[in-house]
Amino acid sequence: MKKVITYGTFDLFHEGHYKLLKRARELGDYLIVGVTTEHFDEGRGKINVIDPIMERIENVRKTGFADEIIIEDHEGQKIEDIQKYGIDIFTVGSDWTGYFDYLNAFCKVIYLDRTPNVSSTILRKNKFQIVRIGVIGTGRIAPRFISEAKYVSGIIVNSAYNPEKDSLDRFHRRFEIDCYSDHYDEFLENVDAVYIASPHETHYEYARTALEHGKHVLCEKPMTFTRREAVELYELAQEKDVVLMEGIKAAYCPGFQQLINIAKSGKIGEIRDVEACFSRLADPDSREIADAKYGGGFLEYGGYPLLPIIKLLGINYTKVDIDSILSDTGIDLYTKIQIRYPGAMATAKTGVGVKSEGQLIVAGTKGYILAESPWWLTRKFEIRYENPSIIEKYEPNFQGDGLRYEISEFVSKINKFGMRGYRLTAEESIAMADIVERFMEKRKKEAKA
Ligand code: C2G
Repeated sequence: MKKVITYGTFDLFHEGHYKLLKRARELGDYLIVGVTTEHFDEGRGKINVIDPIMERIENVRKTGFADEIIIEDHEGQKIEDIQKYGIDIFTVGSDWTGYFDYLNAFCKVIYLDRTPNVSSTILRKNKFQIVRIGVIGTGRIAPRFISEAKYVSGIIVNSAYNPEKDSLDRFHRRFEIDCYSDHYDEFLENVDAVYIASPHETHYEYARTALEHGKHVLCEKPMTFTRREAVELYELAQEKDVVLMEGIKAAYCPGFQQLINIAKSGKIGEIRDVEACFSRLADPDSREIADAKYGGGFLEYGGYPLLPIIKLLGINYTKVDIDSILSDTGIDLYTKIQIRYPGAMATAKTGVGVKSEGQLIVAGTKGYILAESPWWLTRKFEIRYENPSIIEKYEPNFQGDGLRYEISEFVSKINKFGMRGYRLTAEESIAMADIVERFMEKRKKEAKA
């Protein structure tokens, strides 16, 4: 008798799961299915599992393909199970290709082709919609989006769009999803939502068209170059009853949220100063340096340091001073923005040609919060006081590269789960667009001079 084993979460049970179990069963005479516990999934970085374990087991059972169902609850269990049950074949979907090769020492490992374009949940009432998402732009961030989306329940990345054929072809070879190099409308027809990761200057147009077609939009920063355009997009989203979210990753990370809440709790007294920096030395040939019009540190990274400032001090600033050190081509190698509020001040620093400490300091009347680089992931931060011997340390949970929290928020909002808009509100995102606009105006003036 040939024994086969496979594992999975089987959340929001859909046709991809069904087909995988069917083919797994056909590989042998007896199929064991391991269903993961929430605790195990959390440990391996899979967030927002929706269905309780009993429902997930029941859905696997109902397919009739599993001869035996077991629970997977700890790391290292696969090797144990293979030996314990005398397994001949371990199988899993092709999204895991290579990952489980180490099991070849114990049995045969087979990666089965994953089902593309899953569009609905089956074997259950359709309370939660599986979101089909298309990626616009296939450069550096898009592959990260695909690998992080794997850890979020209820989302399927089914297509990509890029008018530049070379980049798209490379992407197509790497990921087996539908690819479109023209026909933006046709691309939109087959998705519920889009993730915009194209060059900055194209964000607004792509977002607007997608919203007009009634699609949910997750847009990389900066979403727009002007306040007016940002307002227009949020109004359009509201009119079409779809979600529009600006992809400032830090906003959605659990640790960052905790830091903001602690700062607002009064623990460090009244907040008087927020200072944040993000710098990454860029390759001279990279878009950040070479693109004379839209390159430079602020457009690339400004969203990060502006975020804690706007979250903590709000949108009613009274003065914004922008100063940059420019390259020969006119891009900002280093930018410092000073923002004044009644009773508080803030500084945002970004650089692509100057390296500084990427830290966040929130100074209050009783103490201060220090989050060291990389504060935007917020894996740890400290509260310090006048008395240097008192230091309170925080080490919040953080998984993967953090993009999964942003994706998870997007899916939750689409499915209207809870009131989660507070992480980055439309007003906050519009205020950031306002500062981007001031920066762009200054840049235009300096280019003319
Ligand atoms: N699957 C598929 N087609 C899809 C989606 C999923 O063939 N469109 C497959 C996956 O590759 C996996 C199984 O269905 O083999 C279960 O998928 P998930 O519930 O997402 O579980 P996963 O996170 O892949 O867990 O220990 C757990 C295992 O590592 C796999």
